[in-house]
Amino acid sequence: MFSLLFLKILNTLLTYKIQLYMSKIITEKSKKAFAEAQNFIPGGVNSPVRAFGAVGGTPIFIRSGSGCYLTDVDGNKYVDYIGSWGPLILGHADPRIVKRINEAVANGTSYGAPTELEVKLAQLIKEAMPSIEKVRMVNSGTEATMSAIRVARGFTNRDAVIKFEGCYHGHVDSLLVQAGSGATTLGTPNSPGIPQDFVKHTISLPYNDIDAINEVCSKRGKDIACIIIEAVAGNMGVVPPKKNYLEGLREITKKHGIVLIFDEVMTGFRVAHGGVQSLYNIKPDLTTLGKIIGGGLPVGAYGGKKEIMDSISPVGPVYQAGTLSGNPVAMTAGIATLEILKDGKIYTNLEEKAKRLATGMEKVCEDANVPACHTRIGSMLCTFFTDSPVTDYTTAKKCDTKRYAKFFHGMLDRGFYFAPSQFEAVFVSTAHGEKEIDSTIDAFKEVLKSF
Ligand code: KE4
Repeated sequence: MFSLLFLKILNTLLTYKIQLYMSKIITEKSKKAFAEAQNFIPGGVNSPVRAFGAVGGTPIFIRSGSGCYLTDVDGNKYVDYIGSWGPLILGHADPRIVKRINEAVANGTSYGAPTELEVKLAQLIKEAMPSIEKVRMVNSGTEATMSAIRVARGFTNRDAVIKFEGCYHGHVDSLLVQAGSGATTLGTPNSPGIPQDFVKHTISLPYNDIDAINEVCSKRGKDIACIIIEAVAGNMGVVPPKKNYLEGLREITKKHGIVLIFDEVMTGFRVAHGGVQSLYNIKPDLTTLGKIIGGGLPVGAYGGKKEIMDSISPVGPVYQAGTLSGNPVAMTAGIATLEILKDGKIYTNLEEKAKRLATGMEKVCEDANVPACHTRIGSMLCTFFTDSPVTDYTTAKKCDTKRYAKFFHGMLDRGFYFAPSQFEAVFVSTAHGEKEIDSTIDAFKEVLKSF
């Protein structure tokens, strides 16, 4: 009798120990890889936000991705809600994309000469966003926004640029002012290394404040080349525009002859096939794109009104160039992706999945009495750990980033990989199934018990 009781107690203790042990993922190989990486790469990463700086701990080194899953070098598997920061709307290693890339790469990787593939991708972009009459391919979102600013200045012969606090447009010198994403996460929204001369023409205004734009433009309208905006902000967490904000912005820019640039690097083909501009029925003068249009390979693009885009070399005098711009492999990945997105059907499925996740997480917070603000546009969403609405950079920065770090690690330990920063977005892909979404919500419930 006694031995039976003893065995039962031993079994319970062992099970508990294993569960405790298993709930903390084993990251020995990631730790080793991270130590090695730091000998060669600043911070051991090739993009700062990957370094877990805001949440603490060791970044996990990834070995592979498949569908909505990532597997790290220790063999841990995670449901991935970063999706390479937006590009992977179809999930990792979609067989349809992989097949087309393999075929393309067999024909060579880059020619430095025009191909029909670049025209095909340009056509697919133009079909989705009619405001883009002509488009130029580049290799990143940063190149796209940097070039769009230059062409707006060249076209208008004006210098000043308006951007918005908390918006991030890549690491362009003149736009690293009150910048979101990693710049905010790591405390350098105004990065050192940028001469004051480079930012003296940059005006940074609060997001979602139409009066602030009106006031500046009524005084300096004739000096302002362009206004660049994340029409739905995704780099201070996800912050949608207030009612009539974008319409007001379009009206003011038209009145003052200011080029309106929608930075849709993140939202293009993400929130809808036609991006934010199709959701709000607004035609910007220029649009910048990236992420999804490269199907996971490095591609950026900027495009818009023909009269503006024809200022670009070799047609016009504004210079912009790039060795690998329009390379056949990246173009193929982008074409394959946009051809799948083209009929728009996947957005209904994405909407259902993202809504299921968002409402599930919202209910978990309510039931646990954890104050949070939840935002969502299509398949990009965000849970802000705060007790007040988030409508701009000021309210976003009031979030409890320590609580976010607890959320992040709690979910990671349970096999769910969210952005290692409160000031980013959650991305749902077509590869996420109800099983993954429901288990995410269950894990979230567990994590909040420790709050
Ligand atoms: P890239 O240069 O990183 O391709 O794109 C810059 C960029 C431009 N515009 C918007 C709206 C963006 O979101 C980005 C880049 N997004 C971040 C994630 N928030 C990239 C992740 C990273 O920096 O590693």
